[in-house]
Amino acid sequence: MSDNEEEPFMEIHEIVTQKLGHLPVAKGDFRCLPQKVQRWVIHAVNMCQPRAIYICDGSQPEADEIIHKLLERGTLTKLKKYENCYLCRTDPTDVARVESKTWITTPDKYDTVPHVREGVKGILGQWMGPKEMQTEIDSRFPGCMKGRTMYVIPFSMGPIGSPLSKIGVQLTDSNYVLLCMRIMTRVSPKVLEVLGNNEFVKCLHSMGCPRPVQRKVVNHWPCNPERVIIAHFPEERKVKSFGSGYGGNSLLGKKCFALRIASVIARDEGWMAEHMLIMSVTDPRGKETFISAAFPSACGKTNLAMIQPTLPGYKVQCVGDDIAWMRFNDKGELRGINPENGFFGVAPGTNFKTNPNAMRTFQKNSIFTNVAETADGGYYWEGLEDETDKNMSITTWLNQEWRIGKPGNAAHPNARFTCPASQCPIIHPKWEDPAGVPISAIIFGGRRPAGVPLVLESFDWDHGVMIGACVKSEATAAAEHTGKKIMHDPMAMRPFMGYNFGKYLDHWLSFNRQPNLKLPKIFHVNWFRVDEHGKFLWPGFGENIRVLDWVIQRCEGKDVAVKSPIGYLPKKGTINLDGLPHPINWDELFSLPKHYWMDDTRESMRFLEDQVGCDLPDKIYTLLKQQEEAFDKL
Ligand code: GTP
Ligand code: SPV
Ligand code: MN
Repeated sequence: MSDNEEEPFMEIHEIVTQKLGHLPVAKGDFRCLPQKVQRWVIHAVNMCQPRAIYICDGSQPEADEIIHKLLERGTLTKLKKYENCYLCRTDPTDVARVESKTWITTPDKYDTVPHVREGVKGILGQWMGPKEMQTEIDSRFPGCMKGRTMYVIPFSMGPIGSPLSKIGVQLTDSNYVLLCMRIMTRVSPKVLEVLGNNEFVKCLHSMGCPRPVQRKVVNHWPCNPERVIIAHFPEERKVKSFGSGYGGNSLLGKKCFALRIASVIARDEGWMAEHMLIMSVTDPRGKETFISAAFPSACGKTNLAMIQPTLPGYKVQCVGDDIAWMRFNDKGELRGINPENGFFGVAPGTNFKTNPNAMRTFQKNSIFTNVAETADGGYYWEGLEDETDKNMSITTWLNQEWRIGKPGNAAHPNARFTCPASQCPIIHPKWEDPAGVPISAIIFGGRRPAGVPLVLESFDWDHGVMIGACVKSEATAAAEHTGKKIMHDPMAMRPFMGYNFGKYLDHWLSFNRQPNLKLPKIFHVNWFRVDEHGKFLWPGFGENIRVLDWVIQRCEGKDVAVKSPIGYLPKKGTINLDGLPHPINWDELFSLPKHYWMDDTRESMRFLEDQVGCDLPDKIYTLLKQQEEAFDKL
């Protein structure tokens, strides 16, 4: 089947009557859609052959109708302990992003991936040629929605109408996806008004499970794990995702659009689309600083974005927890928005001690996926032991009876809560400001059990980009990787790069070549360093305010740092440690073992040579070489 949705304009009405005329429009008025959207829908209808289309308006009655359906079918269970909250257990084979089946298609391979060394498998994005990809699409999508309703979801990433926002339309046959899209993005008829006949990002998603089903449906969660494909067409601003209903695979506004497609748009338009939280810290004098931070998946963005500071007099407010779109304005200030409308957060580890603000955000109007359920209609996951009755009978995410203390996990390690950002008690009053918020500092980080100090500041912008390019972290359950292997995750963007990573680094470096830009300071943090017994050296969570306080001191130009081969470290005593429950071993937390760093620097150079090759900007290599020499001289 041809994938050409550019059907001639003149024929549209004919096509509507001929090809859609017999197709029930379960809700909405097809003719009210902008013509470009009509054409896209008609194309998808012809290919996927749903039994009806349903044009979503984002209203509450619409949500109520879908929730009712899913409760009846058994896909959702009401968590009666809270207001309008639901539990969803997926097919246990569909629980995380599938990086190995995520592709980017461009005519020229090197637009998408760098020139890797011969014999090396590239890990910075996967490319597939247009013809080959067409074959993959043609073997999946035709007829894939038979017997199902196709939902048409117009959504805005970013406040509707903001000059920093972008519009998408997702077509999906999953009503769970519709419910989550309504939380994670802004779904409203206003989006179509603002769109008019302008371009939008085309997002097509199917569970890949047409009726009558060929495959046993587990947990009322249709999917097709063997046939999963998540395909991106950056030049056409298009995403096609098949076979999975989970998270980043299916909520296409998130990683597919707001990172992979948007990073390409950002390159073309001169801005940045990053895997970053945005937060503000107001110090006891009332001075507010906005900070963005990039950590790989499941490495602490949501937790940092909404920490409850333990230092008296400090206030934290949250703008976003996962994605930042940032652009320099005409005054040279970096302005950031959170393109999302909700949080899709890691549930395990979240409790009233570690992240009370997240807990308060999801007490109503939220969906919990792959968590466990308590007998009294509440959620449960690892980390809630102290907040749950020890004798409570619990049903695990796999539907098995369980009690606290029994072996095994109650929730899947990548279990998630989906909740409206507006419900966060510390959501920033300017979180929907169309002009964005001014970013003064950018922080990189990862899970680094050894060698990497609690915090450091880069020498300058370019050095900060080098630090970002060398981000590594222990693997987590957010994707299909297993074990605790330390993986490279440059800029925390490895799974989300939309184009050649070498070109991406050069895009970052280009901001330092432009005059009059007020470049934010760049830092690196590590909450996860452990001692010889494997115990965290730093208490983390709310105590991280102490590190942010040092970051702010540096943004104000205070003399609280000493030079080291890898950047500026805090002068001893300049991180406020007053009132910590346990003493901190400063020397261990900040030590830079020479052999560790010689090896690490060389390993990073090798990685970048292997993976980015001739696309690596010279500057990055030179800075790493200087780092190696600096350690060599010690
Ligand atoms: P994604 O949504 O996958 O992008 O993840 P994220 O970066 O938002 O990570 P999140 O904040 O959800 O944290 C993931 C895990 O790290 C949770 O289990 C947290 O409990 C744990 N974590 C977060 N912050 C800290 C910290 O400061 N110290 C320690 N030890 N663990 C932390
Ligand atoms: C991540 O993996 O970084 C997430 C979760 O934020 S997902 O939306 O599934 O990508
Ligand atoms: Mn993320």
